[in-house]
Amino acid sequence: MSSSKRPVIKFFGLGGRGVSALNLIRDRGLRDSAGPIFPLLITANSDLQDLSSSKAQIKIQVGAKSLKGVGAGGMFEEGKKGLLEVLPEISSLLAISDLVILISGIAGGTGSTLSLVAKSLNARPEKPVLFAVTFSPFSWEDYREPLAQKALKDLRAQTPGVLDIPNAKVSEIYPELSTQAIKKKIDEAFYRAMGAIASVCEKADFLKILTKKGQTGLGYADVSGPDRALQALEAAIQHPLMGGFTLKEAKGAIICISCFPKVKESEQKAITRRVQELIGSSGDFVVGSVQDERLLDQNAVKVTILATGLSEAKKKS
Ligand SMILES: Nc1nc2c(ncn2[C@@H]2O[C@H](COP(=O)(O)OP(=O)(O)OP(=O)(O)O)[C@@H](O)[C@H]2O)c(=O)[nH]1
Ligand SMILES: [Mg+2]
Repeated sequence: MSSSKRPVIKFFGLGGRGVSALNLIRDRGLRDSAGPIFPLLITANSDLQDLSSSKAQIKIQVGAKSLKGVGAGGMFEEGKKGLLEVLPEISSLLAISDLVILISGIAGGTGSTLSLVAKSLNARPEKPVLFAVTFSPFSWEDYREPLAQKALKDLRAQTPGVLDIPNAKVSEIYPELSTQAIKKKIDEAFYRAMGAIASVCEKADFLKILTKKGQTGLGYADVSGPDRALQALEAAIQHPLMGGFTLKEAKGAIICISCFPKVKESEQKAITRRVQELIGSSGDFVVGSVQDERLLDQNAVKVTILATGLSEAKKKS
């Protein structure tokens, strides 16, 4: 990929959550510093009714023969049978790209087969860069934990960078909220992460940062007022989805600054300087800025951090 050209990014959503996550991207849109971008969205699901709600450009039915239009009922082996029917098609649709972002609710019968898609892409001569986003179970889905853990482990073996958004953790952060409101918070976390990746996609180093092996931390904050930029950065680092990690422990970071009108140069410089201090000389980072006219508070700055290459061994709470 040359540094001047926009990379080809494809999003692949598998299973019910894969479908709904890509609908969110379709509805809200993505942008880089030059304006809106329109990456290819591809979804695949065994549940035909759910698949019909997909707003992706390409929709693929998983297991038309073996599953006959219904879901895999939370069973990996059923999901796998279905996926194998369409894996060559999915793989060739995704292979020619600079970056493929794989997305699923990792404990679903269909979504848990995401590692098989990654494995098939890794076996191709085109070898696109892979990054994965998973949603691990809600607190009321304890029975799905063993499947989630196995599926996540298999996925990590195929994909260096994985951002797991633990549904249960988000309910812990907001104990007072309804399930519907918690799902909205999770959607926001996911959308902020995807927005951050989009915001830096024309920068030379961004693929290198996404492929640092390890856990990925996510933090974001919106602050208005005089010292808004640095305050938003510090608050983003403290976000619970950073898992207690700091930027010091990251091998890479993507920072996205979003506001309207465009962020002040002095603010961008202050954030860049602070991130450099925190991440140290061995870390790679890029800072993207996007202008978002949809922001209601024009005094606010939104900062999002994706910290990559965090230690896999110590899972902080
Ligand atoms: N945050 C969030 N997570 C979801 C949502 N829907 C599903 N999930 C998570 O994703 C997991 C898998 O659900 P689905 O994606 O519906 O399952 P599937 O992959 O379609 O699998 P089968 O229906 O068994 O074929 C669930 O156990 C939840 O943890 C959602 O709307 N928001
Ligand atoms: Mg389903």
